[in-house]
Amino acid sequence: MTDKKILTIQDISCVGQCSLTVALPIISACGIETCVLPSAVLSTHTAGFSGYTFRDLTEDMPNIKDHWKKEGISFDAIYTGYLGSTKQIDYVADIFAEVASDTCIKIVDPAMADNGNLYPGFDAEFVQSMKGLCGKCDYLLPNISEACLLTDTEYKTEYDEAYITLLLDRLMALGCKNIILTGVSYATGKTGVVVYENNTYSYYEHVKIADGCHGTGDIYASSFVGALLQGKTAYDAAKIAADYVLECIKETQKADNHWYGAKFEPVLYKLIEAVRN
Ligand code: PXL
Repeated sequence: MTDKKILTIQDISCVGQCSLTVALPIISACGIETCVLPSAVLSTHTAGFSGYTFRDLTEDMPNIKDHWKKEGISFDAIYTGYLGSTKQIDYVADIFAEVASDTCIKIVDPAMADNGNLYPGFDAEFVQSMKGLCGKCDYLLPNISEACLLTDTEYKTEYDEAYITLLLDRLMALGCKNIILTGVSYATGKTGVVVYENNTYSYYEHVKIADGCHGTGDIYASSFVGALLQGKTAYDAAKIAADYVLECIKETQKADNHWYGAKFEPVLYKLIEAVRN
């Protein structure tokens, strides 16, 4: 077990099984003390609900950070997910600079797009700022849509290894140190994750379940972070996270019309077992 303390910065979607309501239970279940900085509070997430409320907490972020500094609080890891504005990205960069321990591991999930499209409310300026944050992290976890936006590369649904290598090279050019690229599929019925760590490329392939569900990106990143902080290699953490997401999707398929998120709770024990092994 570890006594590391992580800070995760993302929104609270009160209903929707994503962002902080996923990150906090998952990373805690991995045995890591998890501190949170909510970047906004929404009544629901933005994918499929309409008329959601959005309380922007951007201007609270520097005050919270300053209080932590005054109290001498610092973090062994900082993991960012969905951020609500360009300004928040600037504040996250300050948090990276001011409340990180000397050996702090910084993990960025540039949660902003899927299936080739930006989530509602994001624009080119946000993407541009996110590129800067990517250059400041130790582990970047984009899906292919996000990787394309971050590197100004055409989004494709069919591709070969050369296309994925090009995306990785372009992401590295932003200053990323290690990349976990999710949703990489080279064969029908299969998908997987590419891990680019210390200039070494590896690929974990697994079965693709046709109906993915919303929120699996956050489940993936949170379980990757939990496993990594428990001392797993990036490859092993990426594999544990992929296997766990598959279990979550299978569990969700058992339920009727559970469209807004993935049922990660009933199979959380499987993640705990994998992280302990
Ligand atoms: O799962 C990513 C996410 C997080 N937070 C909010 C979202 C989304 C994706 O749509 O809308 C508010």
